[in-house]
This record gives sequence, structure tokens and C-alpha cells, in this order.
Amino acid sequence: MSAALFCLFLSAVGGCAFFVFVGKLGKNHPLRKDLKALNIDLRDYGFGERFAREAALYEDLFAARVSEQHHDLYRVVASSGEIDARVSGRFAHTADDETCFPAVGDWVMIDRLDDRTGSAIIHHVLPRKSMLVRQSAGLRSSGQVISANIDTIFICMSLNEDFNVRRIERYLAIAWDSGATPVIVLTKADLCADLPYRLSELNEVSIGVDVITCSAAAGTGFDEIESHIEPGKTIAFVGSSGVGKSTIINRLMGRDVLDTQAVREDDGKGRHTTTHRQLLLLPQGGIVIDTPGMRELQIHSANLTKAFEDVEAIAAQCRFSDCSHRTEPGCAIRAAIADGTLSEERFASYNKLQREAVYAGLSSRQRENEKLTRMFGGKSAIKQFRKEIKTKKR
Ligand SMILES: Nc1nc2c(ncn2[C@@H]2O[C@H](COP(=O)(O)OP(=O)(O)O)[C@@H](O)[C@H]2O)c(=O)[nH]1
Ligand SMILES: [Mg+2]
Ligand SMILES: [Zn+2]
Repeated sequence: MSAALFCLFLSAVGGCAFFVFVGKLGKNHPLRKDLKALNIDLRDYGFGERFAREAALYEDLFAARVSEQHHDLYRVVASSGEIDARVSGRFAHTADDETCFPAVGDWVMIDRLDDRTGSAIIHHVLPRKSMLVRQSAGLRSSGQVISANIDTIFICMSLNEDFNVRRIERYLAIAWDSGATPVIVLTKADLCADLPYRLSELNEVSIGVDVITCSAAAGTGFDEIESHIEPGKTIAFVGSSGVGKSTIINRLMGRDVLDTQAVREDDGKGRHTTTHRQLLLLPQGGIVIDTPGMRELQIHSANLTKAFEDVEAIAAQCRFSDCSHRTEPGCAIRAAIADGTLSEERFASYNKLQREAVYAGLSSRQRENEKLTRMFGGKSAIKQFRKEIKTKKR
């Protein structure tokens, strides 16, 4: 057989095998177009069924997860590896506001799997299942997304002087609003003289939330943290600077990937940590997102209904539905405070957070949904829109 004929034979066999494989995956399977470079399993990075279904709607594009952001330059994990990416001009022009832009943790649709001839172009951000939004400058600011698609948020607070129930309350309201499930992690248990007292203080605010006590110094609590982590799920640690977030992440990673800091008197401003990867794959499965924004979270929007279920349940008993809980007769809140069922402090912080939440009554999730509807007019319209883009490209 001549060499040319042999090559033809080989390619026919190869073509056949390729065809069979594609056939098995189904026409719209998201991996179908990634067949050329299957060295990263995106499912390890959290590419679950829901995102796969969304991604399948864009036939000529590839799914990738944002692993780092430096202004308008992104690093994304694609099936071919980690590559540079930027949003398309069209994307930038049609974006409603800052929150539309990709953030670390986002699943995006890119035009290539190789950045040797230039950054990949991001055409779409897949609908988020959760997002943490930070207040950004400007009065009517939409806020800035500091991370997206987190399943579990570990709210860290140290058990030393830093311990503050009101701060936990605030973090919980933000976490619930983000769409992720919060877990409270009390750190530095070795520095706490009266753990039972601290835990009892926490009882009132931590309804329906798991509370883990841990100490990196004593090596306790890590099994419990790990029990909340599973392959394909994304986690993040929030909390003040110095509470021990990086220490926990290093421990989970099994090596020192993040710098840890000595506790200092200041609030952490001006302290510069060396840049590091913002999306980490845990050896036991699971993904950690650690962006600079995870340090202090200011209230941008909060889910008070979820974080203050007890308060709202009591308020529902007030005689007047618009009760201001000040002087009205039949006020259940005042009664609950009087008989000790509700603490004055918890009610005060409920009021305070309500005033602070920038968009009264609108949580960030609601806003995200409204934006989608506004932009596309619902799911069927989104499909139509994608079809149009495809025809335009041809
Ligand atoms: N005593 C004690 N110190 C801890 C513990 N965990 C962390 N630290 C220390 O607290 C400091 C801040 O920790 P780090 O992980 O950098 O906090 P981060 O700013 O939240 O990332 C470091 O000096 C750690 O060694 C703990 O469980 N017990
Ligand atoms: Mg740190
Ligand atoms: Zn009332």
C-alpha cells in the first residue's frame, strides 16, 4: 500500500471514530466542540448540568470559567487549559452596567481555545447561580461583582476580640442575598476562653446556618469544613483581614498557596499581599474562589427576609401591617423586646441594615433576573437572540 493510501486509510478510521464519539455525546452536548482538546474536565471546575445546558445554546463558542481578573484582562480555564481573554466590543457596548461584566467564577462563552494568536474573545456570560456584589464608587452604582457562582460561603470570624455578632448578622444577610449557602466558621478557638458563651451569643442570629468552630493552631474543625466541600462545588471564605481565611485555604490545599499575615493593629489597609491565583482546585475536589474583594464586604444588597426570619415572623403579628414598631398599639415587635424573645440589638441591626441596603426591597438576585428579562424578554427570547447572532456572524 502506498504511503498516501495508508494515510487516507488512517484518516478515514480516525474520522469514523470521531464521528462515533460525537454521535454518542449527542448533537448539542457541550463537550462536542471541545473534542479537539479534552485535557481539562470542566466538570472539575464546576461545569454542572445547568451550565452545560446553557452553553449548548451557543454552538460555535466554547465554555470557560473565569479564574482571574485584572481590570479588563481575564484568565479563563477552558478545556484546553488556562488562557487570556477579553470581552468583545459588542459585549462592552451593550452591557447595561458593571455587574454584566465577567467576574472570577463566571462561566463565559469564548471564541477559541488557544490564545497564541491573541486573547480569546468573551461573547457571553452564562446566567449566574449566585454572585457577591460589592458597593462601588458612584451614587447610582450598580455595584461590582467580586465573584460569581459560589455554592457555599464560609463566613469567618475569629473567636478573639474581633468576635462581633452584629458583623456576622451583616455577612449572613449578604451571603443569603448572593444565592450561595452560608456556613459560619469561628476561627482561632485556641484563643477563646469562653466558647459556650460565644456560641450562645450567636444562637439568635444563626438560625438555619451551620456553625463550625475551628483552630488552625490546634488542628481542629477542618473535618467539619471539608464535610461541606464536594467535587464540582465552589466555595469561598469571607471575613475581616486577619481572621485566618488564608490559613484555612492553605490547609485545605495541603500546601501554602496563599500568604498569611501576622495580626496587626490596623484594619489591613495598605497591606499588600502578593498576587495569587484567585480560583483554586482543591486536591480532594471542589473549587475555592479567593479574590481581594472577599476581605470586607460592604452592604450592597441584603436578603433581610432570610437573615432575619425571626424578626419578620414577629413583625407579621403586629396589628397593623405597616407598623413602624415605635408607638403603635398591638405591636408584636415591642412586645417581643419587652418579654425578651427578641433582643433590642438584633432589632436595631435589622433596622440599620434595612436602611443601608442600597436598593430598598430589591435584592441583587431579583435585579439580575429583572435585567435578564429586560435584556432578552425571557428564555425563548434569549434563544431567538442567540440565533440572530449566529446568522449575523455568517
Ligand atoms: N492562634 C491562632 N492563630 C491563627 C489561627 N489561624 C490563623 N492564625 C493566625 O492569624 C494570622 C492571620 O491569618 P491569615 O490566614 O493570614 O488571615 P486572613 O487575613 O483572614 O487570610 C496569621 O498570623 C495566622 O497564623 C488559629 O486558629 N489560631
Ligand atoms: Mg488572607
Ligand atoms: Zn410593630
